[in-house]
Amino acid sequence: MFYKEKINFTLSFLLFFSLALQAQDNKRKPKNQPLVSHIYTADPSAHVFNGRIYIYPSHDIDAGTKEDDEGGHFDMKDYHVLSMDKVGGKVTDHGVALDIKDVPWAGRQMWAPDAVWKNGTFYLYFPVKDKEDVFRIGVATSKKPEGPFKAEPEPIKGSYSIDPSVFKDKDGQVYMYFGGIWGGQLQRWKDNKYQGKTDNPKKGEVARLPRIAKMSADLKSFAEEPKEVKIVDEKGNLFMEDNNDKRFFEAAWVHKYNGKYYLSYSTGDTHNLCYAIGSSPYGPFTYKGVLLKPVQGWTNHHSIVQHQGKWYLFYHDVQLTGKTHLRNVKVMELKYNADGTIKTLDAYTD
Ligand code: FUB
Repeated sequence: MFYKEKINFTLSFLLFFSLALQAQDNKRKPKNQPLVSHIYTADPSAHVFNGRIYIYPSHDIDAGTKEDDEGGHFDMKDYHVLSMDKVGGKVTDHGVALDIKDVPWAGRQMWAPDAVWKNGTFYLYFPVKDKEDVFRIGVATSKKPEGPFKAEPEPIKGSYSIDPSVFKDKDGQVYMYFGGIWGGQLQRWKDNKYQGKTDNPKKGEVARLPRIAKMSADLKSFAEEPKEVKIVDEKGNLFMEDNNDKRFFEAAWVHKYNGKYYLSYSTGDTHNLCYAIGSSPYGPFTYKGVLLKPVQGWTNHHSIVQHQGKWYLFYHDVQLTGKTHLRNVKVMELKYNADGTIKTLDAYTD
């Protein structure tokens, strides 16, 4: 009898506790709604072309691929481009812009892309595993921002890992930033040479750094060997893997504000978007803080763009599905403090 009462008491307590937690979570309402809900989208790279906002996201699907430690369930097979005349305006899905079957060297997993314009041509950069299951970065071109894009027959020579993002400086020079650890394979590369499969970075090691390469004039190759981009603390020290709430994991993005270069990125397993400021596209970048607090879902990936005098953060969460690999892109305004730092954003109400 006593035993039964004890079980009942424990069950009631657990029920009360889980209801309290749920109530707390329900109060955290998303501040913004998905930009589209007829397809799943993530990793939004936004740009303004001809005054219109174009978004180059990953196109999430439920491919039925088993989840593993390397993100095998992110098994995407094509890209769609979204566009809108202004934030809050109607969002157009332009359909398939590039299909994996039209990339001769591709094996599987089309991850986060980005795009740039030069001399009447749009360039789409995309990471995908090659036939040996090693991530490389490809390039495809189109005369229209929404595509369709035609892929080059080979990946960019010397490219590796994931999350290419392209930044065009005021003088017209284009730079590519790339890299991501764990499933993004950055830890497999040292001095731009492939080391084969390795363990994930460990505590006690210096954190891996994103890479930068100046693009050649035709934007189809690197004009130099990729270099590491240093992200340092206020004392000029590199982060250790132990500082996993601040160190680089994936999703590098660079924008310029008041003549300074801002490198923002995801901390992956601690789910922050952080940012650091520098005086050159090559860095070093000094860590400044959290840009966006963790969102619902595991990944946190973004872009920052200015349109009609305001700055916007494009990001994603999993509001539509609750599933890590089926995400939805969103947007919210971003604001700077007078000293050039960015006000930390939270995608949910308290
Ligand atoms: O979308 C697949 C991967 O998830 C991206 O490449 C990462 O940045 C993470 O968002």
